[in-house]
Amino acid sequence: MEGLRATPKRIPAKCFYDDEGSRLFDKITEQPEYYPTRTEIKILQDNAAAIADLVKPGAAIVEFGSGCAGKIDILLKAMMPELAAYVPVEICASIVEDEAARLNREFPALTIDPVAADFSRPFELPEAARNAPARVGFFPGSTIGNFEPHHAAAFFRDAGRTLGADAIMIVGVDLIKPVEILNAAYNDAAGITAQFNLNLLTRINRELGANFQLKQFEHHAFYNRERNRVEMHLASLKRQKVRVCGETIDFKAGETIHTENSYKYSVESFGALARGANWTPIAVWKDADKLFSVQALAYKPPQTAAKV
Ligand code: AVJ
Repeated sequence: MEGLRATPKRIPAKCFYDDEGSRLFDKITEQPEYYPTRTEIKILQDNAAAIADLVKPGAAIVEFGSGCAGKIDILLKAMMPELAAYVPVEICASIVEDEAARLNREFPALTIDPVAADFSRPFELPEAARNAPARVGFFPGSTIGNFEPHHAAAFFRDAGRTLGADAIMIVGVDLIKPVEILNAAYNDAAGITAQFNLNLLTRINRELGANFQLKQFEHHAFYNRERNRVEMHLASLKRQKVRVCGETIDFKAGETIHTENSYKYSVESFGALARGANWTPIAVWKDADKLFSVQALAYKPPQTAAKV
């Protein structure tokens, strides 16, 4: 409601992921124009052994937002049997529990301790992870791109504090690239990304008792070169009033609700962000076309001032 009352109007991107939104996102990852998911999986497969080499024996791996099944399997296969525990952290309790059950069958020797939490805020690690000699963060999918850069830095600072001394972070980061590739990836010909964006209005209609008419709004997605981000908006096709939660929200013709930013980085700009948040880049893996990167960071706890 705060976002709908504001000018310009906005809704946080994490609200996309109700059951239908999660299903549509999975479908996006199968579209030919949407390169990030398949490219990241290929990078993880091609470099799984090198990534596993960075992980100390007995370590616990903590995955931030374990929505996408499959990616962790690649790392677990390469890291077992040295790994002590796997801790998926995910806002949706049913997703995280299903995922834990699936992996339990696949890796019966591995301790799996799921946490249902919003990982964009600090949370407490379960015992299996706290007791391990070291912790590895895994943050795939370029979900970091949904955070404003200063929030991304805050996330890494918090993650460092949570994972502790000697922590490693393996993070998927989408790269800056020609604008045509980016615009196509967020405007797939089959219209799945449009459905994903508009599903937010269906969700608001259902959960907040609103009367958005989906025919009166349109999916807009474009690359903003100045800010290195793809923006998604829902544009009102006419001047209209919508009832939401007992309030009237006015739309001008063409006015938009800003629903997502997906920031793109260069290896250098992401390195600078990480350094500013107490992490040192130690390795970068890319695909041959330099579309996407998987980066390894090492935690550098800030020096506390010496007492005089
Ligand atoms: C899951 C945040 C990485 O930004 O590419 C896909 C979400 N939005 N198509 C992205 C998304 C539109 C995706 N992330």
